[in-house]
Amino acid sequence: MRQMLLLPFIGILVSITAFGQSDTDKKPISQPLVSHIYTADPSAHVFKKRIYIYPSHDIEAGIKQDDDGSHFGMQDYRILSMKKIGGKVTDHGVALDIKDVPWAKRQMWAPDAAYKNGIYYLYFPVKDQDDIFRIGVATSSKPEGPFKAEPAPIKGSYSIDPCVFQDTDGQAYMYFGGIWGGQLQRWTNNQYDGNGKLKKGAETACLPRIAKLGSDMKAFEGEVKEIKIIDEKGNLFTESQNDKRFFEAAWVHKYNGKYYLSYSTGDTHNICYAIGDNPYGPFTYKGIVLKPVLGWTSHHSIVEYKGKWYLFYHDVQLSGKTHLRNVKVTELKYNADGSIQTIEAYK
Ligand code: FUB
Repeated sequence: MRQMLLLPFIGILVSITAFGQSDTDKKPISQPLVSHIYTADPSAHVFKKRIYIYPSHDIEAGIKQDDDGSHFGMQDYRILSMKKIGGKVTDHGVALDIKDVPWAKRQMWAPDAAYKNGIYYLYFPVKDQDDIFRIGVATSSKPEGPFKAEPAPIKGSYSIDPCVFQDTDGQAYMYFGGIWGGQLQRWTNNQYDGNGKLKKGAETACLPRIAKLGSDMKAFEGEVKEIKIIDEKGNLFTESQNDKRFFEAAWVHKYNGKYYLSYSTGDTHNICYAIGDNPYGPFTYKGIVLKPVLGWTSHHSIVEYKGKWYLFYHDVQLSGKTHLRNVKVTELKYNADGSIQTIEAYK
């Protein structure tokens, strides 16, 4: 994450010139789901006929902004839920606090959740005592928690932004990774190198990772693997193709038998998607789900509820500050050929 030029937010009019677009005032298509706290990175799931949203809980941590996103100093998770889109949103309070995660040091970033056999699982990235991002898991008998963390991070896990996808056969997979402050550039062949550098220019861009989850949903089964995102000619993206290459925030959903991997391009602020025939890919790039939002980060989830598809995302409408975000939702539509209709968050 780097410093950004963020123009002040005035009323419901937003200016998105921070992303080099024309200096036009536009209105957001959706309003923040809650305004009493700052929330981001919404991972939405349908449990018990309700929509549960597992977001980051943004706070003013008083830490100076830098390229590693140190000012994103979140310390707990709070879960939101609602019975219908547009309905009342319940804030269920603190579901997991960093002080109750024995190995965690700082920065509780974007989480995800899953359900299996009567147990709800919360997956979360947080820096360990060596300042290395790892992914933890916590469990609860209720979707809103409170969650109890396992005493150690998931063995073999690293970097940020876990997305747990459960296939129709019941098998669960975790997708994860994020470059820059998310540290993915420091990992090669699942080995850590603190001096690992960001890719440049014509170098192949870093790829997101996948791990099969074991039947207890708390451990990886087998090796962590890279996920290939390719263009229509079968080529991997280079770092210079940063409007399409993976940066962070992987999300996987299934639609009409195909696997859709969506992700943020980070410094170019797109949420893109690519389609594959199985959970491991390769995934072929198809286009943009969500154009840049107000703020530096973009992060989303896609979920079906009562026969319609929805995109959960965030921007900084409430605060105008890159690290104090608010979650939103809007309908997502497919074309007959399975492509996704690109969403403009401001019109
Ligand atoms: O919320 C902290 C980080 O910002 C997330 O992990 C990234 O996906 C970005 O949204």
